[in-house]
Amino acid sequence: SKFCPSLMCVDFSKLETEIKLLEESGVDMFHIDIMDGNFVPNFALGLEDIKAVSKLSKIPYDVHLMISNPSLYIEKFSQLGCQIIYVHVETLTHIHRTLNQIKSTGKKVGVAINPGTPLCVLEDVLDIIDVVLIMSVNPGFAGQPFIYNSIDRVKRLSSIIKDRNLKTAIAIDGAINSNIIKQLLPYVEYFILGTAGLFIKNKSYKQTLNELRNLS
Ligand code: S6P
Ligand code: MG
Repeated sequence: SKFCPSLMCVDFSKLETEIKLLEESGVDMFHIDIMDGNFVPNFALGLEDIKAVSKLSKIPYDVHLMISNPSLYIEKFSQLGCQIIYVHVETLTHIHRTLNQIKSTGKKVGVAINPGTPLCVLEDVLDIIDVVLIMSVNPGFAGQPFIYNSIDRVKRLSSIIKDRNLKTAIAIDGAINSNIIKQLLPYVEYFILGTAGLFIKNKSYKQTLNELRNLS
């Protein structure tokens, strides 16, 4: 599995130091939350932040677009060099078209799905999706409680993927800690880490990452 810190949780007044510490702790990938104050009731990072981060580090990153009308911006985000583009299925009128638009940029096709959205909306496009991001909190804020049926949703999605012999990977985002990672290790490839699992007072990123790596 890969461990992916959510960069909206770092102290932006010390961005360079934070990035170095995350790199040294051995994280696999950065997770960059983009919010528009419309699809979700908050603002997070944007294009300029991505440019700053990629100047400071060569670690690959994804972008998690919590924005209405994502297809207007897919080209822009892809040009900055991310590895996965996640769009929210709840924002897509033309699901098939938008996913193919991402595919045509050469990036991995990611689809995020809110805790209350039935998994079946993904069924007919699952073969185009590289990674499904199961949201285990309602998107918009860090530090919220884990929504428990997310465990079951991951397991159900994983068995659909297996039954159909697909290669789609699963990611999970929201209040992820070592206890949840332990339960989901066989099913999840990308664990997004925020305030629950990594950005913990008085504990170094390195120490936390070491503990997570030893879970299996
Ligand atoms: C939430 C966003 C997430 C958060 C993450 C933080 O809208 O998509 O990526 O940054 O949930 O993790 P935690 O442990 O604070 O919930
Ligand atoms: Mg996120």
